[in-house]
Amino acid sequence: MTGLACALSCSAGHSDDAEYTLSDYEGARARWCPGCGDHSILTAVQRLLASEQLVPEQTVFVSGIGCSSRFPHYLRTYGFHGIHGRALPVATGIKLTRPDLTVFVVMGDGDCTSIGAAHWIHALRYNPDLTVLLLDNGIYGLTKNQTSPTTPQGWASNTQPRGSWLPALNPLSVSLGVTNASFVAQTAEWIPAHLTATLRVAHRHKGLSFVRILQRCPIFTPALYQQAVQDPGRVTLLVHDDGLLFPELEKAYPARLHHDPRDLDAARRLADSGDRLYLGVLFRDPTRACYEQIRRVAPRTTEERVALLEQELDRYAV
Ligand SMILES: Cc1ncc(C[n+]2csc(CCOP(=O)(O)OP(=O)(O)O)c2C)c(N)n1
Ligand code: SF4
Ligand SMILES: [Mg+2]
Repeated sequence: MTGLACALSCSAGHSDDAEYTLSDYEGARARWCPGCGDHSILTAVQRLLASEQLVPEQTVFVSGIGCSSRFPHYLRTYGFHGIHGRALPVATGIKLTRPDLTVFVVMGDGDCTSIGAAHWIHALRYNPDLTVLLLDNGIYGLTKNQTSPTTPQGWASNTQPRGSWLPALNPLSVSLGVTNASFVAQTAEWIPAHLTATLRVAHRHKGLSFVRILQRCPIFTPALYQQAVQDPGRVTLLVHDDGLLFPELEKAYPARLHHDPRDLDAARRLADSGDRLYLGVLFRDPTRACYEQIRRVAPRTTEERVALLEQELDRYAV
C-alpha cells in the first residue's frame, strides 16, 4: 500500500494494523543539490516514520520557504509548503484543530530564526505537541547565498560580501531562554545514527520538541561544519541513562558528557559554550503543559464544521 493511495481511499484509523515500509513514505524525487545535507535528513525522517509506523494519512509535514522547506514534496504524507517564516502558526493551527494528527515542522535557519523568529519564540512558549526541525546550513540557500542570523561573523555572502557584521545567533540558547520551552536538542546530518535516534526521542516527546540539525550546504557554506565532520574529536555526545547512549558510536565519537536533560542551567551552559560541538538532548521537561491541553478546542461534528465553513464562505458571496 502506498501512503498517498491510502490517504485518498481510507478513513482515519482504518489502517491500525497496516505495516508501512520505507517506500510508503517516499514522495517525489528530491531535487536538492548533490551532497546537500537535506538528503540525509530526509532519509532519517523516512526511517523514523517507518520505525514508528506513523500512519501516512494521519501525519502532516508543514514547512515555510527555502531549500529545506521543499521537504513535504518528498514525503508521501500530508504536507503544507507554506509561506516564508510562517510554518509554525500553520502547524499550531493544525494541531489545535486536529490533535489526533502527528505534526512535523521543517524550517531553514532563515525561515525560523529571521523572518519567523517571533513565531518560533511564541510556539516554544505555547508548547503544542509538534516535532520541529531546524535545518541549519548557516545561509539563505534558496535565494542564493544571503547572510542569515546563524551565519558566522566574518563570513562573506552575496548580501554581506565583506563578511557578516554580527556574531551569529545561537538557536539553542534562544530556545532554552523561552519560558515553557520543553525540549531542545542538537544533532548533525552527517552522523545518521545520532540523527535518527534524536528524531525518535523528539517525536516521542509530548510538547514542542525543537531539534537543530546541523546541515551542510556544499554550494554556499561548504566549510561551515567541515572541521567537525573531518575531526570527530571536536564533537562531544551528550549521554544520559534516561536518554540517548549511542554504544554504536563509541568508536567514532568517544568524547561523551553525562548530562541530565532536566538541568536547564547546565543545558544553557552547554549551549553557550563555544569550545566544542555538543550533540544530544540538552533539555527535556515532559511535565510542561501543551497548549492544546490547556486551551481545549471543543470537538465538533462534521455537520457543525460544514455549517461553520458555509457561514464563513457566505461572507464572500456576491
Ligand atoms: C515573505 C518572503 N520574504 C522573502 C522571501 C525570499 N526567500 C525565500 S527562501 C528565503 C530564505 C531561505 O533560507 P533558509 O530559511 O535558511 O532555507 P534554506 O534555503 O537555506 O534551506 C528567502 C529570503 C520569501 N519567499 N517570502
Ligand atoms: S543550495 Fe545548499 S541547501 Fe540548497 S539544495 Fe543546494 S546544497 Fe542544499
Ligand atoms: Mg538556510
